[in-house]
Amino acid sequence: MQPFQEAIVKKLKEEYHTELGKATTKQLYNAVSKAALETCWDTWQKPVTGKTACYLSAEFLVGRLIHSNLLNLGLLGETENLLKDAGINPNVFEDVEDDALGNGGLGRLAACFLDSAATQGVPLMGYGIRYRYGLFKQHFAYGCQQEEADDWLSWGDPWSVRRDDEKVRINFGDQSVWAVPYDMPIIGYGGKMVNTLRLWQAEAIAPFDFNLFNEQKYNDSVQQKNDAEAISAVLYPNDDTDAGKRLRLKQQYFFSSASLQTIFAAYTAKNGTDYSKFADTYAVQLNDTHPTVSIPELLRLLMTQGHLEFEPAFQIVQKTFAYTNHTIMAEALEKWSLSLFQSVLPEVYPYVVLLQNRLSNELVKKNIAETSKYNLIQDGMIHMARMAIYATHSTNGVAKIHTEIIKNSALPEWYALYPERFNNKTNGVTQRRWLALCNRELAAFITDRIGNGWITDFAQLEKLKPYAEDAASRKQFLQIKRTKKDQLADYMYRKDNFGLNTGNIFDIQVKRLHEYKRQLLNAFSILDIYFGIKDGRIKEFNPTTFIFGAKAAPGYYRAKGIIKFINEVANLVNYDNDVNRKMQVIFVSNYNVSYAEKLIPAADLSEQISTAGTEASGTSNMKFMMNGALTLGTYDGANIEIVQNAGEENNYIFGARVEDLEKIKDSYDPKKLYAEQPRIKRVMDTLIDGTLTDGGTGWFQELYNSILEGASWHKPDNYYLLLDFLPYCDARLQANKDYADQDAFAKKCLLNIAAAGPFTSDRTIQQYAEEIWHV
Ligand code: 26W
Repeated sequence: MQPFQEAIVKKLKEEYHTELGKATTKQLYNAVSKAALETCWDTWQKPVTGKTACYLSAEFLVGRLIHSNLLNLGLLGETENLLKDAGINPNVFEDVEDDALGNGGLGRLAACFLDSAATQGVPLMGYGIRYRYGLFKQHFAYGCQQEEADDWLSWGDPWSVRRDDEKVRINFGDQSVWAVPYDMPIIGYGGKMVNTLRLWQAEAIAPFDFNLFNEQKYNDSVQQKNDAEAISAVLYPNDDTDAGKRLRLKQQYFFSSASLQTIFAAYTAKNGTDYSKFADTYAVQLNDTHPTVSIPELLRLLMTQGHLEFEPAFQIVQKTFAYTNHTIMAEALEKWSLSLFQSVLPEVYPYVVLLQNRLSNELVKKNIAETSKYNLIQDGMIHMARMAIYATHSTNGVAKIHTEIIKNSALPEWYALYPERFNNKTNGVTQRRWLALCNRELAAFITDRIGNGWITDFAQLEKLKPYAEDAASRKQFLQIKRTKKDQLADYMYRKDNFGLNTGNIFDIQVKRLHEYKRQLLNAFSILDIYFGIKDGRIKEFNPTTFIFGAKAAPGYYRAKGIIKFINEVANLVNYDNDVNRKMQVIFVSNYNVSYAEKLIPAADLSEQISTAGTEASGTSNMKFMMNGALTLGTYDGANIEIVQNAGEENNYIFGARVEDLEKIKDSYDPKKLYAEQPRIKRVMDTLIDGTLTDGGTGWFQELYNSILEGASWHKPDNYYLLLDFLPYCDARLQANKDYADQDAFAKKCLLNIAAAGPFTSDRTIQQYAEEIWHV
């Protein structure tokens, strides 16, 4: 046995008094994880020298850690062999639920960044919240989403180390709590660098009141404990609007203050009260505005504990912080009511006023009289994005088009004031999780041809390009795709009790459910194909399986209506014997990181169909690309950079562009399209003519109205579904037709993989490190 295998056996014996063949999955998982953690413990504990970057994020959607950590430590093969020799399925850990401490793109990006930084040798610390319950688990009842708590701790938390001695006190207007850190190792590929993700847990200062207990006031006796623990109890499941909730502001301050206090204390311990090198010691990146209250918090620390005047403190703050914007949707730009902010954070509010005063002076000097678009405090609200731009040295968007939109239409007044602060950092994803681990067959195919350097140097993928011309490679690629479809079929049968036809084209849209992402447009187009096949309008059609996966925010009723609608479409299609040899539709339940790792490698077509100008970047588009799926998408977010690099001719781009929408936005009339285009009318009418039923909820009628009539808060067909409908159907049918020549299709797939080099988060992290953090 290898030393690591022996360490696993020893752990099982010492911790659980059991052995390989007898241990439960949970025991195995914990023993393997703990043994692996020990192998990198010394590297992890080595103090960092030089400048450290800190990534503050309300979400880290790391996913299941055991496989990625073993891969990065080079222990995956040994572990799997040990399991196999003991007669254990090497896939046992697939039953371990992955943690879900994030909603979607923003949280998953943070996790990719941590992996890339540790791999690229960038000292990057993550700081966030250790939610007791992560994003809800989803299941369907009669096609409707039902939510259930995500009790991720039930599997144990072998990768975390609690650091009681480093807890920090956090003061709110009406309560004080402890922030207790739990540290997780972030292991770079090859195990040479191990960074830290520190997640804070809220705990009571006095968890139990004996006096109240003696008076038989049992609930009151644990009140403080409950109130404290509420702060880190649950991840907010909204990823677009902020309800301006008191608890959410508390969460934001909780992890911001804990992180900044720790950083500040570490600095002072080392350098004393000379703060002149603070910004050369720490760079702090704000992942969206959620941690922006860190700005007045650091001011407070520098001025009260560091005894600095405001102006020198401001200079340090500005040099230390940088801000990433992830969305231009107006409703997602965070604002807090002044009275709420003052009551929750009375000790922080004065520093917001100081910031506002400094801004006011600056606007006067610049002769800007109209200040309402700039003021941090305006009309009784505190505007967090404004604060983040004003008090940092860098504001970045997450794809080229997104950064241009920020500069030219979302926040042009700020760009006019500080053009030098704005920059782009196109997102990326880690190829370790999203290719090497989730598609080992394709990884081996690539390594056979170009060696394994791509695992840490993704630009090398370019060397794969000549193999697109090689018939044997194309054939092998198609075989791998089929293998991944078969594996997905097994998984989906177990999870969703659905049988996939693995000879079909797999056309997949997986992402959060949002009107702007247009899952409804996808469903309309599926109905159009369904009617087309039934009516004989579509004669040649390569059998296709349409797959959806998405969670809707629990209070987002329209999104829930769209889920129900798609499930109804699925029933209609799947039970119709006239078409169900040609098409299948399935909405998988509880789409999450682990499901994504199964779905994405099996895809032929990657649905990226957001309304132009709405999806900041998208990151699943990159994961699909590196797994050899072709993009069926709009000119939006990173799709643009993807198809520019891989060739538009090797993808399927359709629909109105930002410039087109800009021109027609005032005259757009969806009712006209509805009246004039029978195919549009037919699919729209399924919402109201009884073809499909919403179970008496009224959701479908509401969706219908939202498109044709609009609503009090938006214009009709706000996201241009009807405008893009026919071009989308055309592009989709073209892709379907092209698939008939599988060999030619495979060539396009290989060209996409070969062009995926720039979309690694390794590249993104290097750009942050060089251009923003200077580490
Ligand atoms: C205040 C509530 C709230 C919560 C989360 C508002 C907004 C968010 C996030 C910014 C939503 C999000 O995840 N945005 C996504 O970020 C990804 C990473 O940059 C991008 O790829 C996606 O396009 C963007 O939607």
